[in-house]
Amino acid sequence: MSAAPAYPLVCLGNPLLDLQCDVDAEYLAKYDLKDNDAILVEDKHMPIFAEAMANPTVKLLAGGAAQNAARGAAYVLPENSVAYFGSVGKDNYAEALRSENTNAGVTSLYQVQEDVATGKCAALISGHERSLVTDLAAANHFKAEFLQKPENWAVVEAAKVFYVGGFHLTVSPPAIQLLAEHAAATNKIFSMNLSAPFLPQFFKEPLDAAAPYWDYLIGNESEALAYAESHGLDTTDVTEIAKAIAVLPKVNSARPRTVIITQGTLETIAVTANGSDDVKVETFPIKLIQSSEIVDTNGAGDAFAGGFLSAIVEGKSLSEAIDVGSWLAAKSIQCVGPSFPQPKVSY
Ligand code: 26A
Repeated sequence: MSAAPAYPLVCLGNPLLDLQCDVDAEYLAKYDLKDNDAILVEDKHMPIFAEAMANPTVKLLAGGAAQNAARGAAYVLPENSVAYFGSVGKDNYAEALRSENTNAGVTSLYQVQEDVATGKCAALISGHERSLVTDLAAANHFKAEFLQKPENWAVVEAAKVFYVGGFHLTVSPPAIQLLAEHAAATNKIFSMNLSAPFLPQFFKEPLDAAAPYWDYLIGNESEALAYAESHGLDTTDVTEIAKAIAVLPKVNSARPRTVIITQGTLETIAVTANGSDDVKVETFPIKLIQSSEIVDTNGAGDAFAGGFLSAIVEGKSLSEAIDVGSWLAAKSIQCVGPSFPQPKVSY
């Protein structure tokens, strides 16, 4: 019997196809959307998908936040370094996502739903901002039991680093807990992303259940503020919020916890805590590019996470990991949607 394939980085998220198109502020206002937000679709938003498909600027792109990060990490790492779990339908969209992953060097470990369509995200671009409206569909049906199938659990056991999109908190907290507990029990790295302000707001319970397992938590400033508000932190200082998260109780005390908060074009904040008495705050400049070089910012945060994770997998320092993340984010925003330059450029 051959050994199970060993992917050092294993990701879990919601596989989505992005319907990316240009809209104006009026269009966002009509549907009550903010220009830099990500939400789950409500009935009132449903026409958006047909309207996106009819929009002359529409592009169908591989999306899903953690899946974008997985492709980002694979962009930097050697072949066969990244596997990705998620749930899709049995349709052309799923085939498109699978083939994008294959091209990017990501092994898709999809749970396939017989009678639910692959999820989609309307990525509405206005200027340099993006507003994301997601219909999870099949992605909403991922089950922890899928991870426990022997062939999949072998992949989990062979991994060194786990990355879970915060968005998956709306789908399968038990699957997240399985990976988190395995990582803590085996002293592997468990990382998550806050992903969007609505998660700390409305999915506080599963978020807080995962928190004791975070070795790395990545987020941006608006997500940090939403975290502070939902947790009664009584501060709007992003460094203070990152500190409060860094010192939360931790199951695996053999590793410190680092909270990384990106702030658009402002410096990235990283707070590392080894227990509550040993807390280190660092800041890192981002790689600024000319505004005229920006194509769109859809997937910028995921690219940061992907670059960051690639360096963590390779055992590099925190400052280098943040630098690779910033580098890959700068590359991604010069491409259409959550993608990376081809032919490949190296860090
Ligand atoms: C549960 N929700 C709302 C989501 C998402 C999501 N990925 C997973 N779950 N909403 C938007 N995205 C993805 O975020 C990427 C940009 O960071 C989009 O598919 C887009 O590619």
